[in-house]
Amino acid sequence: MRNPFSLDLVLLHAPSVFDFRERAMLQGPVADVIPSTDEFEMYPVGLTSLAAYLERNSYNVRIVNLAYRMLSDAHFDPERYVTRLASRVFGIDLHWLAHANGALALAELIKRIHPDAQVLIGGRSSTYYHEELIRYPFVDLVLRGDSTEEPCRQLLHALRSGASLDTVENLTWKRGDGSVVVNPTSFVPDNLDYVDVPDYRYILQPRPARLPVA
Ligand code: B12
Repeated sequence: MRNPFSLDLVLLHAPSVFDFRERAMLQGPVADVIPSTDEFEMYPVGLTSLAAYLERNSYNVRIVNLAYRMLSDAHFDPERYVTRLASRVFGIDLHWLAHANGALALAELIKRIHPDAQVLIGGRSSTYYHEELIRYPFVDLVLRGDSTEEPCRQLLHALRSGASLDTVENLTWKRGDGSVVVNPTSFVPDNLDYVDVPDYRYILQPRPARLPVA
């Protein structure tokens, strides 16, 4: 059952390099036609369909564009912000490979601050490198594929009900003893009619003030 006072999942978008305001970074190639910066502060548009689908299925989800906040405010403190977030699962996109440094640094930070929460990575690049990523002690789960709405619902359901993660489609995870399990990539939908991509209604809806957000 949905608990209106707690978040089930916070989806965070990291800058390409964490923290680009303190570390020198190699400027990567940015496509001429793409309105982006070297920090790649645009999050994958699929986060909107993911959040909307999960909310329709009674989960509380929030998208936090940490990269944008860091870029637009030199005094924004990501560690302080993350400390004030409370959620069962923290999801980080490693979609564009350019985020390899930022996504992992953020995952490490979150695990240090919220050791009991689950750190989930998703997106195109993490789908390819799931076996490498799961070896990091601060990564608990990798959800593979470019249509993760339903597998993510299965994951949140299993975590809420205490069920085994064995049946969550497309999931790479670790058992209590640290052994890695790669569930089959069995969720490959024939069409995307069950989701709205992008789901701007999710972004534009008013946020209930009672959810624990900074
Ligand atoms: C549309 C598109 C864009 C749009 C993106 C709009 C947006 N905000 O998402 C634009 C034109 C802006 C763009 C920009 C770039 N793109 Co682009 N893009 C694509 C394209 C054609 C389709 C992606 C798409 O819309 N998928 C559908 C949506 C609904 O799904 P999604 O956003 O991927 O999200 C789903 C899953 O990935 C997953 N997921 C994603 N994040 C997370 C996080 C968690 C926790 C979980 C659980 C799941 C999850 O679940 C979501 C829902 O199902 C792909 C190629 C392709 N055919 O896939 C290239 C592609 C992804 N882009 C690519 C690149 C390189 C870039 C740029 C870095 C180019 C550049 N040098 O500037 C920039 C980065 C922009 C930035 N961050 O600032 C590469 C990525 C390669 C790589 N592994 O890094 C691809 C694969 C193209 C290619 N073959 O080279 N791109």
